Amino acid sequence: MKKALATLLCTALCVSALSGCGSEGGDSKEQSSQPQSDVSGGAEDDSVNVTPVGQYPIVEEPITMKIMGRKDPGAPNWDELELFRRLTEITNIQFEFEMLESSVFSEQKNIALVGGEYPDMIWRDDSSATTDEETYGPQGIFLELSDLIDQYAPNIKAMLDANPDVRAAITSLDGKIYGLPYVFTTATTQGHTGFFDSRWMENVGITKVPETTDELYEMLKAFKEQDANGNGDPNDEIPFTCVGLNTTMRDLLIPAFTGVPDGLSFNIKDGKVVYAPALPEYKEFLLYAHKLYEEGLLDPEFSTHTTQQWQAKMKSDMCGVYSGSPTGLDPETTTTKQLSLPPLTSPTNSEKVLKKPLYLYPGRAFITNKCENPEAAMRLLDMFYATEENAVSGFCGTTVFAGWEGEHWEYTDDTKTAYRWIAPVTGFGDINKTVSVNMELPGYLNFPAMPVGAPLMENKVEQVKEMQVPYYTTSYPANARFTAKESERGNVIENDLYTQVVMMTTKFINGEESIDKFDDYLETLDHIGLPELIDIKEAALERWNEAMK
Ligand SMILES: [Ca+2]
Repeated sequence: MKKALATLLCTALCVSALSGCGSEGGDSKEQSSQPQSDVSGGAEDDSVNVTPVGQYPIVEEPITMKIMGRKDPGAPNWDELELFRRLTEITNIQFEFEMLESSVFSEQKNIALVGGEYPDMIWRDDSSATTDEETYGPQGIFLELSDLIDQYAPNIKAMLDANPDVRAAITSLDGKIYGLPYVFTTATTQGHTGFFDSRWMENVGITKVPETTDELYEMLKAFKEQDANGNGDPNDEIPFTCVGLNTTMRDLLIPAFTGVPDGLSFNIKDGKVVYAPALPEYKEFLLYAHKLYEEGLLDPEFSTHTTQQWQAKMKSDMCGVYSGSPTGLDPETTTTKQLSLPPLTSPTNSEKVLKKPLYLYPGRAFITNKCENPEAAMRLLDMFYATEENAVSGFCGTTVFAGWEGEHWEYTDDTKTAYRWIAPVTGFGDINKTVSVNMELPGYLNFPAMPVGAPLMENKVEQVKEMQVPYYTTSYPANARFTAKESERGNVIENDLYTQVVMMTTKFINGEESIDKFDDYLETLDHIGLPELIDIKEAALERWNEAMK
């Protein structure tokens, strides 16, 4: 891009105006006060209007940005929100929103894009975001953003430079960036394995939190044999529970034996793509889980009960190790500390691994080729990626999440480890009603503070920090890109594999199928297409690694 080059060359003097750069030596204020439409093209005029990076307002003369956005059911239109009213005050950019409810968003968005009737930007795309990037990016409908980021978005640039995995996640198959992500880390969204009540452990005389599968077995046996919940009945305990093969199986028991973090999916081991349910160590997991089942340590309804039924059991103090978060318990009756198991080791694996949660939604903002002022659009978007330190008029990624600090919420002290709401705001529901769209707008949120006055949440956050976070391990990148052909074939194989794995694993555990059939099971996985899918995953991983560089 020659424009880009020209601007780069004079960045130090005048980052503001692409057309103003060469001629007037950065006196953009003066230029923008003159009507220019009779002199040159519209887009050029608009960029003259843009102030230098770091200065506000973003445009000298007000402009209007038309944005199509996805709105949650029941949520207000974005023009009713304080967020955008204040952004207009700060930036001089006015907004014209075309709101679409989640249920019709995908369809209406595609009709607009295919029919050529789309606005300057599309925000808060949904699960079809990467498909949209791959489709409308190379067609030129979505602008390629790398140069705009380099020149107008210091916050985004800093985030991408510090997080190569984010850059890889938003890089399309052709190596270009067409969409901006929502990247978020908060105290309350951390991943975890299994929790249990410290009172149960005390009641059965165990003093150390299990760290191996054998130690876990001993504790579960004690839960089973004694009156662990202390209600006088030694036989009403369910020592270990889960819904299907979720959390306590997938994230705790399987990785304990295989040593790879995603128990039911693809991982990287020694640089190679492996499918956890096809590893030889998976058989050891099956033997262990079958033993738990046979001895009445595993919830006999693990594969048949609904989430509601399972929650009812949990809340009535019948379950030992459970797969949910303590925040799902009854805050009225739960007064004792909930402990988290660390990731476990086993006779076949000596490494504690836990799947590192990925908090990234790709494609939460696109700038289209209808946008007459992409420079201003990018500067506006960059504000959403500001950290608290470089907030503009109190606006940064945290503001989008929780509102304005000091008005809607405040830190409880200088350590910034906890925050509380400021009346009349009592929670995110209030924020979403009048202030912001709390989640999934484009932006960067790094907000490790805990909400005060929620003891179960505090309990969870503290335990996760101590017992889980140190062991976070990367599995196969969730945002790796696949070509249309790869995903068409790959999705079919992956779904069939998953169905087969869940069915056979359940049967091996409950004894409907003998573990002697493990080799037959592996053969079936190959027959379904596992080797072909591994090739596809390897190819995508290679591109991912390339994009990380
Ligand atoms: Ca009991």
